[in-house]
Parts: sequence; structure tokens; C-alpha cells
Amino acid sequence: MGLFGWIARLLGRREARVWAIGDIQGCHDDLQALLKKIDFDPRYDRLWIAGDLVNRGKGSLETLEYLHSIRDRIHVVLGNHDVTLIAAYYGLKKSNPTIDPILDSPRAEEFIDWLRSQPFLHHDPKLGYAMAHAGISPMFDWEQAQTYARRIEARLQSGEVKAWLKKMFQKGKGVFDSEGDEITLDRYIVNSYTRMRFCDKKSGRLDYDQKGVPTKKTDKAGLVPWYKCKHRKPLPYRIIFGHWSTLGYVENKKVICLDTGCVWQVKMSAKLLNGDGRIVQVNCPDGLEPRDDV
Ligand SMILES: [Mn+2]
Repeated sequence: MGLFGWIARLLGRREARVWAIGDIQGCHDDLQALLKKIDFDPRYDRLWIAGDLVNRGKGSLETLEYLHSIRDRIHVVLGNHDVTLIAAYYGLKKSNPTIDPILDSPRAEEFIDWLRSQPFLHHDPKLGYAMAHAGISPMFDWEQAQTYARRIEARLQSGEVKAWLKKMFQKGKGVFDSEGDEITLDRYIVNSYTRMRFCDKKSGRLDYDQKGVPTKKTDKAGLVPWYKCKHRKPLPYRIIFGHWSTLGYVENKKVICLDTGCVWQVKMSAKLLNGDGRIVQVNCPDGLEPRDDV
């Protein structure tokens, strides 16, 4: 414990902890169990939430209500399910029974506006971490990563959001072309931040279809996890990401994957970003029955 830690303790306070938590997907009770286990106290501590706050789990509305209530203590990045919820609010995507309660809530507009104001990329130079839901495209250097994230955040916050989302959801090729037309580049940026898992070894093209773990088969198909892509530009931060529930907990010098399959009744994970860097997990009875097709 440092000097500030001792002073804090003498004053009856404790050192602020910064925890990063992986995909929640509406598993509100599991989130509360995890917060209890890490002794989270919003008076002192901060949370980084790696996106996919809602959908599939039993408590999407409760999750949003809770996170919104502590919004000035947390840093959220948007995941594909969060963007899909925004699109469902505008009638561009079908709703479903797990997100109906949010759209039917008298606070729907407030929650959607709050989500629309969240970033796709967050970082803290002091802690040495950056966070994005699916990761950072191997094609982006740090300056591009920031510029591109701010670009799609501005689109999401603009009055033209509905028209933009509609165009954005049309299928793209997963190929990065910084000179391409506007919507193609927007689509690449959104998809890389929220949906990528593998990339093509040779071309660096992102693949959004493979959801499983890396196997001999994916290797044979020329696909490697995005963070092992040889085209990958060096970045000054260790990247926290989620989105890849089948991958399980991964931690190395460059990346940490925090999606440990809560939505499939596996685990929800919290990683301490200051202090001893420990990882704390809880089991997740709130998730869906595990199935093979993810
Ligand atoms: Mn996701």
C-alpha cells in the first residue's frame, strides 16, 4: 500500500480501486454478485464495463437502471448488443422479450440517449489500459483508433442517427480502406470495435462469422485472432476487450479478454486495473442454457 493508501486508511477511507468487467448481457443478479465479491463501493471505486450491457440475460432493464444510477463512477464502451438495442429503439432492428422491458420503460428515451453518448474506445494513460468491446482493429495505429472512435461516436450522437444506423447495418466486406466512401469506412469502424474476432492472416480482412475458439480448422482457413494478426499496428496500451464468450479468459502483455461467457451460464469476470491486478469471478446462473451454436 502506498502513502495515499495509508492516509486513506487513517481517514477511514480506502484506496480507490478500478475494476474492469466483461460482457454483462442483462445478467443483473450475476453482476450484483460479482460487485459484492469485489466489495465494490461506488463512493471510492470505479468500473470499466467492456460493452454488451444488455440482451439475452434475465435483467437487461435492471442492468441499465443500475449502471445508469452510478454513471459518473463508470466508463462504458458500446458493444454490438448495445448498438442493436439503439437500432431497435428506432425501429430498425427487431426487439425481443429480453429488451422489450427497456423499450417499454417510461425511461426508454433517457436510457437510449445515455447509451448514445457512450464511447467505443476508452483509455487511461496512467493505468496503461485501453478498452473496446471487440478490440482494436489490427489495421489501426493509436491515432487512427482514437480518430475513428470519435468519428462514429459523433454519428451516433447526431440528429441523423436513424438514417446513419440504417445504412450502417447493410452488409460490408470487413476490409479496411481509409480512402473508401464514408459509410463503408463507418461500417468498418463500428464492426471492428464491436464485432470482430478473427482476421485473415494474409490480407488482414476481419471475419465476423466465426464465433468459436481458434482451432486447426480456423487456422487452415487462414484465420487468427485479431490480436495475433501480423498486420497489427503496435499500440501504447494493453487492450481490454470482451465479445468472445467462447474464448474464455485470456491475459497476456498486449491484451485481456474479459468475456468469460456469463450469458451462457459460465462466469462473469472482474480484473483489477490498479493494485495487484487480481481477477475475480462468479458463476452465472442468470445466463441462458448453454448451446452449441455460438
Ligand atoms: Mn458482443
